[in-house]
Amino acid sequence: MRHLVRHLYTADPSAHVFDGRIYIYPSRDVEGGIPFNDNGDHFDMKDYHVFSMDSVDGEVIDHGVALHVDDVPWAKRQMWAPDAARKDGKYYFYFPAKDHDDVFRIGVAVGERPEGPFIAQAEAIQGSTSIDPAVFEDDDGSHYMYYGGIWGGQLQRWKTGEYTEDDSEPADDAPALCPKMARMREDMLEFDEAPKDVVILDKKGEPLKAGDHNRRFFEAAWVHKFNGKYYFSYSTGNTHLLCYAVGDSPYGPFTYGGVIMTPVVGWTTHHSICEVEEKWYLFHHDSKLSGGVTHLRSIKIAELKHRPDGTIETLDGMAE
Ligand code: FUB
Repeated sequence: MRHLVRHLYTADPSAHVFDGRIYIYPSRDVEGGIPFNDNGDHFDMKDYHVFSMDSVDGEVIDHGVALHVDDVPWAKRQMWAPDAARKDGKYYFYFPAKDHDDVFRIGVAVGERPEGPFIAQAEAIQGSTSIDPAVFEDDDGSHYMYYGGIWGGQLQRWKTGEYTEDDSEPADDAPALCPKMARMREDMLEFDEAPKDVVILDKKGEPLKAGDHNRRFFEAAWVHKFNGKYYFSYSTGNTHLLCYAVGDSPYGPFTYGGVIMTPVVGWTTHHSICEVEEKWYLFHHDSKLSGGVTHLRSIKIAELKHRPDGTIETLDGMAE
């Protein structure tokens, strides 16, 4: 496993190959001096840098600031985990941030080049909530956004469909809170449908329970397609695992498949999965380079292997 960036702290890497070059869209971690809490206030990021490389072993180029919170009219603070997509020669950069009422929303900014700069839309995406957008392009060219995160990501505050400050979660034996997904409109700037739940089932076909902290969704949604199956992967948050679930449609449901990576150094774990020259890679982060400071993370790459039966080999998050 290789750390990719050492001159800045970076996290939550979303990787894509555009025209044969690998582009990475991470959060840029900073020390804001805010004490650790369960709301994640210490993750006080203000801007994004985009990185690229010509191969998985290649030199990593820092393309500089691609978007700053001061240039996003609707956003106030906490520029968390982003993603990007390409359509018809334009690049769309998706990012969560707290609005002026301290409610997380997801925004989009548009650029002419994969590394930006990106110009933000004046408003957040209508109907967007919570954090961690990941945009998947299916073989027919349709794009779908997956998103959500509990605790500091505020997903639990939307359980009635309206925003409230009630942070309670379902009872342990009730179905877990679901991440959300929606097909993107042709122009990539808005949802094309009302967001739907992403349901994760156990092997008996029952939705995972809220108390099943080793398997239920917490944050860090990602989707990749392998051998015609849709793989929804995510972090379990307070149990620090990267897990995956498999389905037959971008809408799910997805059946829990196993652990992609065991805990890393640091509280959070967040990833993307990207095919590069017919091999698959996990882009992820840990806090090793900061000596374990949770909000000062560094992005990494490791090869990911699908077994012939479609299951994924588990990686050791502590491996060098
Ligand atoms: O980087 C801030 C938050 O930490 C992300 O949005 C979460 O997924 C976690 O990695």
